[in-house]
Amino acid sequence: MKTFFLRRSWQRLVVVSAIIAGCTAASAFSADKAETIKVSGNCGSCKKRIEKAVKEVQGVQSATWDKNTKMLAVKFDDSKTNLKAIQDKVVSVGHDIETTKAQDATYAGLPKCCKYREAGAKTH
Ligand SMILES: [Cu+2]
Repeated sequence: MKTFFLRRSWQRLVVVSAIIAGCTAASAFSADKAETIKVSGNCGSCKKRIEKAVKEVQGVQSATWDKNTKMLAVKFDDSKTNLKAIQDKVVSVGHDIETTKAQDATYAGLPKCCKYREAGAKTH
C-alpha cells in the first residue's frame, strides 16, 4: 500500500515536471516580452517624443508612456532587441531614466514645456 502510494506520487511528479518543462520551452520560443520603465518627462510632447523614439527601435511592438505615472510600458520581440537598447533610445532623445541621464546638450534642446529637470516642472 505504501509502495503504491509512493509510486503514484512519483508519477504525478513526472507529469508535473513535464508540464513545467513544456511551458518553459514554449516561452523560450515565444519572444514577446513586456517591460515597464520609469522615464522622466512632463507633457504630451514628451509622450510623443518618447513613444516615437522607442517605436523606432527594431523589434518594439508597442510603447506607451504615461505622463502622470512617468512609466513607459513597452512590448518587444526579445530575439530582435532588448531592454538596454530601448533605454538607450529613450536617453538619446533627451529623457532621463532611473539608471542613466540624458546628455545635457540633448536635454537643452528640448522645448521649454518639456524641461522636466527644472523645479516645479511636475505641475505640467
Ligand atoms: Cu514635454
